[in-house]
Amino acid sequence: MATSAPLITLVRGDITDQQVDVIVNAANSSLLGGGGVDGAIHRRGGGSILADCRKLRASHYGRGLPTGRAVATTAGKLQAQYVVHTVGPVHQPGLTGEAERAQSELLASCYRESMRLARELGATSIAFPAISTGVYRWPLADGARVAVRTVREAAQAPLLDVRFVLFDDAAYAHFEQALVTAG
Ligand code: AR6
Repeated sequence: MATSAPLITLVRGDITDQQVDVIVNAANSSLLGGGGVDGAIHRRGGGSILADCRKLRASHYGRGLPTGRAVATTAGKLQAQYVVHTVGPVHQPGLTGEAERAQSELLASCYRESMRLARELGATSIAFPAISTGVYRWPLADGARVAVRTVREAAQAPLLDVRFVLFDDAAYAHFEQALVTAG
């Protein structure tokens, strides 16, 4: 049986400019908006995204979306079919051993769960921001390593066009390095 390898690419820019099936939002557990990627997505996507988020809060996620999980809404006016909202962990410096691994696993889970949900939705393309590396202060070098490793492992048909959309040169350079290191 023929198989296709996933194409993982880096884009320097604003995630709300992407034309893909799924745009991933670095949300918070309230699902009701915020700054950074979250603010940009709600601004550009319009009120229907927030309306869907409110419905999710009123139904399945009354206590909010737990860290590491993902849910889908309409993409409103964005050039995408869906926004997948995921909640990254807030970085806690100084953790070691099992606690540090558990924290990293939550970040990996954001990428893995977003891709699983996107596949369920029949998506072939997905754009990720560098989850947790802004307001949630995850160091970029490590955030990039976790992102690239997890996406490599999770990429499978039909979701073969996976993009990381990096807002600035520093983020782009860290993801480039992570891709090279991952081989
Ligand atoms: N396109 C691509 N990347 C962006 C954009 C954009 N339009 N805007 C920022 N970045 P953040 P987090 C980069 O803070 O750390 C919100 O208030 C940014 O430079 O958006 O997961 C939520 O509501 C950084 O590298 O997400 C939560 O409360 C990366 O995207 C909280 O922030 C992620 O930064 C989530 O924090």
